[in-house]
Amino acid sequence: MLFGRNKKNPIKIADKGIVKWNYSTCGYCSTGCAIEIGTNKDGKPVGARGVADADVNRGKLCVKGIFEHEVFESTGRGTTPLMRNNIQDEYQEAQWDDALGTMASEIKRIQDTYGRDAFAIVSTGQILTEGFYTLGKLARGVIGTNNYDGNTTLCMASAVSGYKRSFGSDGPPGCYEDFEHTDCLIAWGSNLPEQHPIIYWRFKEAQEKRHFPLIVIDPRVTMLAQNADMHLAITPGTDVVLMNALMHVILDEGLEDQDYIKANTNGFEALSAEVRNYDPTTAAGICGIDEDTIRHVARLYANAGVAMNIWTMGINQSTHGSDGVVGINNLSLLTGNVGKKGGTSLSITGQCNAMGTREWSSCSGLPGYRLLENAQDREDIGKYWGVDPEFFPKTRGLTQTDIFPAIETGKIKGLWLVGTNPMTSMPNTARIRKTLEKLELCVVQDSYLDVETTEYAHIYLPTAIWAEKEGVFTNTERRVNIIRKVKEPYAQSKTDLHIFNGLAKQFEQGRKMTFSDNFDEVFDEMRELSKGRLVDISGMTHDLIEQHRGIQWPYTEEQANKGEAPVQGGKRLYTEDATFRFADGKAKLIPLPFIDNNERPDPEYPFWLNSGRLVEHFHSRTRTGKIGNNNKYSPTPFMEINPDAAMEQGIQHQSYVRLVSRRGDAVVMAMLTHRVPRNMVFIPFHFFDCVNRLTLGLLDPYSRQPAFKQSAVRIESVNQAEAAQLNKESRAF
Ligand SMILES: Nc1nc2c(c(=O)[nH]1)N[C@H]1C(S)=C(S)[C@@H](COP(=O)(O)OP(=O)(O)OC[C@H]3O[C@@H](n4cnc5c(=O)[nH]c(N)nc54)[C@H](O)[C@@H]3O)O[C@H]1N2
Ligand SMILES: Nc1nc2c(c(=O)[nH]1)N[C@H]1C(S)=C(S)[C@@H](COP(=O)(O)OP(=O)(O)OC[C@H]3O[C@@H](n4cnc5c(=O)[nH]c(N)nc54)[C@H](O)[C@@H]3O)O[C@H]1N2
Ligand code: SF4
Ligand SMILES: [Mo]
Repeated sequence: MLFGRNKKNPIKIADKGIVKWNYSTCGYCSTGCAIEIGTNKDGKPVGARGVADADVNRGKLCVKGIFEHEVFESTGRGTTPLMRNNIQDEYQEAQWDDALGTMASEIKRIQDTYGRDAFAIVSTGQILTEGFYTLGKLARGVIGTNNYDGNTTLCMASAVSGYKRSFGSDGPPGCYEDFEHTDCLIAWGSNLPEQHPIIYWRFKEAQEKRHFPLIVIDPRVTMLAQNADMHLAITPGTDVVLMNALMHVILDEGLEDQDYIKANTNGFEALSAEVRNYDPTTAAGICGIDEDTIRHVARLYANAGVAMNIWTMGINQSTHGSDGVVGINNLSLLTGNVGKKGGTSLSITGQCNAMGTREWSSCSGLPGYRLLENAQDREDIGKYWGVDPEFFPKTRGLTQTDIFPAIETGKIKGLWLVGTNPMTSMPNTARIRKTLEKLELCVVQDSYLDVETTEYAHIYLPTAIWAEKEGVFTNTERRVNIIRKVKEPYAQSKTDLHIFNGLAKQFEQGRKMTFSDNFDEVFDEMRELSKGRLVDISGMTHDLIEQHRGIQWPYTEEQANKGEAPVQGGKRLYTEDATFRFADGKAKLIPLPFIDNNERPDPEYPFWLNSGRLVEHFHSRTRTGKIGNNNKYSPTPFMEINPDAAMEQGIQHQSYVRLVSRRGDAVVMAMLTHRVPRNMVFIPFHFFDCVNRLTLGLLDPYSRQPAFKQSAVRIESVNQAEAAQLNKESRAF
């Protein structure tokens, strides 16, 4: 029966009157999709589409990129600088010069009174690299505080630390093209289809052509796990035990690559002695994966021609985050899977420019992966910037997660937050709130005024967002891509770069140095400083980057002069013998004893609290919460709970409950789903006053990254009408 079929209206795509498509790079996740923003005859951004000839996304975008042109005019944007003396007072509008003047004099007052390091800066992974480089110059060369870090401590710090411990330097060695060559993929705590949808698409296309096995290790049945050949629902926080057991089997059965190990690594003896303690039977009792599965996966992985590991927050956000990364690197090194086509150890990055900040912001050192601890690096940068090298500290200062406790205990008195919203994103937000209230000076620099943290600031600086400015981002596969400006900054807002330069000029030292508003000039400085470094971008120019739809580093001046195509540049690192960044060129195999220090469920708090993300939302929803098509998918704070557990607790689907931890409580809607096991609830962290009221966030000893994924909670009932009202208020933007 075909009734009605002929009467159906054909789908009509509304004509938005787009007259020009403007090249850019998506400003949400680290996939780094090339995007074109469509503007109408009045120059207004009205549409977005993927760039067809860009290697990363090949014309595709996910549900965030496709509506990204709406961010420019979304509600809550900051229009003008604001100031107040006390956080109890109303804000007053201010001129830019006054706001920056007051900020500078307050920084000077705090530093004169309490010492240079009493003023701290916490930045982000979401501004342009030229901005990062300039902020680093200002923080290290002018203001001179050593308590300068990025929100990447909540995100990529464990990956950075693990790469440094194993390979002697940060820098993910693989690329997306590796999916097209690999014979086996293990994904650790990474949910690609929701968090990196276009990387997932690249993987899926490769897998459909060649059918290699995908093994997903995640306590939750994520969308990636649903599409896996094997899903290992690991006991939270015990990945290192599973890694040790996999290595135990590999060595026991002689499946390692001895030639590679001898030629390229140190530390084999100590590692093999440690993994002897992790036979599959013992390990199964700790990590919850049965011994046959452990043996099977070890053989599958080690016998594959080439094999790759990827991971994201399930590994990094753990008290064993850095060890987890080293464990993955150990597995890759033992089997000779580094620097090969399809054989790699690839950390999937988080924010759009989390890599840019690692490379150029000087947060944990000096630009171009230089170290404060290295005298030559201090000398070189001091000379280049016109700063006495003795002005630089000789060791790294506090990380973001140590800066907040230092405010609590009165060591730090002033804080500048650039593009980060700790009132939603830090663990134990009740403590963060009290901490912020102690500050003599708090400055929030954000594109939106309605970020929760602005309530605790004395000065608010509105910034231009995304393609209201020009510059570059670096994505997960070290690809530098460009954002072109499509419109002027909103209202009175200014670009981050302009703000950093303006503040620099308020200081005598800043007036002596070069601070440029021209993004080409800033990029030229970075190119110059990158020469001969691992992160060599000296062959790139802004135009060449656009022409090639992004270029992977390293791409050197020499290669450019020889006319070598940029694609030859930096697909992979550590491809030759002896290329690791330790003095002898060898990588380190590092033993990883396991100590279980997580807060675990007990009779009083019987559920694991796991947290993470949804495809339609980005972080604290300052953007996606205002974009109708994104927010409508999930406007309500909710938790996933297993239906059997819900039945035991008498919880109905879509009813409200109160979760209680040792830190605080939060009201959420219950969503019954088999995605989580009986002893776990999962909450997306996008909502204000929600999961981070509950989290403990124990710190990794190396990276200082918080264990956002492991806390314990109990469930209590709540008055449904009151909860619905509360919920309505929290949804409203
Ligand atoms: N849509 C969307 N995409 C994003 C973002 C966003 O906010 N929204 N944010 C971006 C950023 S900054 C980041 S860092 C990435 C994060 O990307 P992902 O890390 O992929 O996302 P998460 O949901 O935080 O966590 C991934 C998984 O870790 C699992 N996990 C929890 N505990 C453990 C454990 O002990 N072991 C293992 N193996 N797994 C565990 C969780 O169950 C979860 O499924 O996403 C980026 N992309
Ligand atoms: N429970 C739990 N908590 C978590 C996580 C988790 O998995 N679970 N994940 C952690 C991770 S991986 C991350 S990365 C953090 C993210 O945490 P945050 O960095 O605090 O989150 P965002 O909401 O992305 O904050 C970025 C801010 O930058 C602003 N912004 C956007 N563009 C610009 C710009 O061009 N210039 C300026 N100046 N501002 C801009 C946005 O409006 C927003 O307020 O959260 C962490 N918190
Ligand atoms: S996958 Fe990431 S980079 Fe690509 S469109 Fe989506 S949010 Fe943007
Ligand atoms: Mo992140």
